[in-house]
Amino acid sequence: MTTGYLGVTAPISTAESTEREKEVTETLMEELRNQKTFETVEEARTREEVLGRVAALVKKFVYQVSLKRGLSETAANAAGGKIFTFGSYRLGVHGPSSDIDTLCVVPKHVSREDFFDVFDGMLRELEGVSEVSGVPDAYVPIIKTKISGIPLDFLMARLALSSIPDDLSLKDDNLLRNLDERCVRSLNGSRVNDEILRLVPNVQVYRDSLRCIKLWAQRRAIYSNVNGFFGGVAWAILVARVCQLYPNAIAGAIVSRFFIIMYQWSWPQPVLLKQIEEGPLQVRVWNPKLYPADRSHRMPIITPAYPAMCATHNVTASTQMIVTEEFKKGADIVDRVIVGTASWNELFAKHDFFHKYRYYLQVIASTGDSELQIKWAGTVESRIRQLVMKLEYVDSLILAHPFIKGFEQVSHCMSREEVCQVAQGQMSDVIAKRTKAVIEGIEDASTVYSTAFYIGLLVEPKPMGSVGPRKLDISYPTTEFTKLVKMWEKYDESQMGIFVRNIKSSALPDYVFDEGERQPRQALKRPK
Ligand code: 3AT
Ligand code: MN
Ligand code: MN
Repeated sequence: MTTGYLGVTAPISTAESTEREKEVTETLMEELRNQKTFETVEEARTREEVLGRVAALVKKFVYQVSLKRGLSETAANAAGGKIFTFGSYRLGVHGPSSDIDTLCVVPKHVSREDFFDVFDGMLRELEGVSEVSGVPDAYVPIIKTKISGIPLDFLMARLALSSIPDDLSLKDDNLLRNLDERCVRSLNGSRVNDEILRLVPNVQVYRDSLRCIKLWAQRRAIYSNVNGFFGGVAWAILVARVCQLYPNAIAGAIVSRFFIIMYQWSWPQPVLLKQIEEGPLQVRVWNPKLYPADRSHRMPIITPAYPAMCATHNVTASTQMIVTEEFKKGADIVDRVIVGTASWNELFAKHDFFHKYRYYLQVIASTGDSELQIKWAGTVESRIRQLVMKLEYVDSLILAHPFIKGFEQVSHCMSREEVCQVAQGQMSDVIAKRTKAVIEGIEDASTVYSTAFYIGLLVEPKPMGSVGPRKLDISYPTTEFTKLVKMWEKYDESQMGIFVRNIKSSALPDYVFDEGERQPRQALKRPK
């Protein structure tokens, strides 16, 4: 059945854009260029050249492994191998510092071990390669590299085919049959992106609109999947849905409709780009009627490729409130842009997270090793939303607002005492400024790597007429959280520190502010 439109409902309006909408689209594009969201023509050429070399390398890799498996020269040549890009580059919304997310698709006689052994080795030999690091045991196994200065993330999928032709498409769900789960997961990003591009009425309008929304979400600090906001895939689907609802609108018009539609959305009604389909695998497809976990999703945004998944399962009551408020603010600004009383750069104003609250929770993860720190800080960060959800139950707390990134610090400590201070966030200027050379050769001296995460606390105002400060008891959620992170299978008390404390906004460290952003505090302090 063809409906004449893309999406699960008919469009809201098929009208062409107005003159005013054309004008604001011009100024929007100008602002996006001012904001440096586009790469240069030269960088674009480098990316294409790198991709050409990578495509050839994948074929060479398949060829060599094929020979090793005893295939004839002809058969080895015919075995093929193909790359598919996904992520921001594939969608055409990448910036100057974006990576190229690249999926390598190989025939069945090439194994995952070959990828992390042979292909990894070939990358190291390739001209212009400056970094290669494979993580074969990740949930989605990956090789991260840099070629001619361009970062690339390589995933691999081994299909149940004896050769991979150049015109292979990944659309067919049957390709997923009999695959390793890691291959299914690796194929997913590419299949979702391709499907999104198929489901929008005008790809160029979609790209320009998404570029705007991504920049806005980053500036407003609501672009992060781990912390309970929306990640890249979720934003991509939201903008695509608005494009479906206004198939003939141009970018300025799409952006202006985006905010009001999202502000008024009747969550938990899911955002879908097409009807959810069943498929050939024994895997779960998002279904709130069947699964209680899916029913708990507050703002479900569903990926369009089989198996359909919720891209926003991390959203909590707090992050929902924050995102909704941002939609409202965005709608107000865009309304003013349309009538001519505001300019687009207001939409991209930096968030005011560190000015907004009187109290903040500071969560500090620390170790004595830079490699270990990445893993430990990542583990702690991935559990922060559990802390947020526990805080949401505390009486008199209206919301717990997690910041979207941690702040990393390297401190050279003279003594065990200083190590403890750093691990507890009490870092003096002396420690902060000390260089590594100073602690060289000193017994008990050591370097501490710490990452601090912040959660803004919005406390109910004191009831009228009550005396004394409002008591905010957060000891239960914080102790439970500490216990939870220590349950990590690689947790080692002697090597990893976790510390949670409640601080006043005046005690926020300088590093959370940009130069000149912090209001002078001195004026408030009374002389002793
Ligand atoms: P950039 O322009 O690169 O910053 P992007 O949207 O391309 O934006 P990423 O390169 O981080 O963002 O991610 C691209 C896709 O790769 C998104 C998701 O499907 C997948 N992905 C990202 N991070 C992970 C991860 N840690 N594990 C598994 N898949 C991931
Ligand atoms: Mn990317
Ligand atoms: Mn990436």
